[in-house]
Amino acid sequence: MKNAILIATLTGLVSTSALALGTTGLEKSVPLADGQTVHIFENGKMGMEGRYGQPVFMASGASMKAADGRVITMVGNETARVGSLLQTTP
Ligand SMILES: [Cu+2]
Repeated sequence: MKNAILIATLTGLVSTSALALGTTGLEKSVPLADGQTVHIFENGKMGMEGRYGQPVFMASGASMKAADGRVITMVGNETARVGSLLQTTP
């Protein structure tokens, strides 16, 4: 009986975090050499965050230099998505 309750609780936790992931769709965030951040979403599209935590416009196809020296090519320009991401992340 105790085990059944524990499993129900764990299942609840898993579905809650899956929902949170589904709403932002963020796959990873990469810091850039110039202090900005590129957010890469699960569909491969990207959006920029400026140095002051604001969404920034960057044309699709533009090159960015990551803080670790890699060159990343901008795919998409998801400013609105970055805006909602920044509102949900404290
Ligand atoms: Cu960019």
